[in-house]
Amino acid sequence: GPLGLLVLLVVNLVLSLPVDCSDLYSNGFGNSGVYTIFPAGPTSPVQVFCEMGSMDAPDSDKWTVIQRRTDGTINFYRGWEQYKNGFGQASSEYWLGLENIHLLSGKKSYKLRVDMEDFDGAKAFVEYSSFNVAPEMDGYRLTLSGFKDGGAGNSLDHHNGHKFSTFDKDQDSDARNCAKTYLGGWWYDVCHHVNPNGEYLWGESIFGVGINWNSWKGWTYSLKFIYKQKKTRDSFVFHENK
Ligand SMILES: [Ca+2]
Repeated sequence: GPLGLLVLLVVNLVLSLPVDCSDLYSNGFGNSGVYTIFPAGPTSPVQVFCEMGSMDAPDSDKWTVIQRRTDGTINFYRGWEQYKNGFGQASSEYWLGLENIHLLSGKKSYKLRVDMEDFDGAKAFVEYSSFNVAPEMDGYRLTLSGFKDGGAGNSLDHHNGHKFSTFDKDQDSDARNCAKTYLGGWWYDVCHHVNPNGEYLWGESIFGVGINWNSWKGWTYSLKFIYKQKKTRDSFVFHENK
């Protein structure tokens, strides 16, 4: 009857809800931009920026942007609940949220790519062929492998296997509170070799508190990001492994 048809329709809609940007691309959305995804199910929509790559190269990677710094307008010095649930604007600066990142990385196999740029326009990136974030009960522990160097070096590997820390939840390996000392939220150890959620400081800056990537620019250079369509810099993005 009509009720059965309605239930079937709703079930079909729920089943076809996009979990990430590669789902959206498969559903016919070919342009880069802000979309809604449902990594935690139909009642929890999340805004995200999708990099769909070139229309001329349909097989190019479809990236789900999980973090972006563009101009310093969003404050990234935030507590655990904010890092867990996400903050900022998908059209500019944001953090997708550890719970969403965990749910995504548990559903499919993902690569991680990090694009960055300095204030002279030099660019670099890194890729990891495997990327996973554990559940909250395991501190959203980071697991990475399969490093590929696009010029920035493997500083992020220093954070491999560590739990996430914020100023109000110290899960790092240091006697200090790393998030408080270096003004971010991250998979801190003792304390960091990269600090992508640090303070936005435009270049040369105080040791360790800026948006650092040690193996490229050291601990006293804070990186820049300028938004351009189809291109992300100083951002964490990931996509489904084919
Ligand atoms: Ca500590």
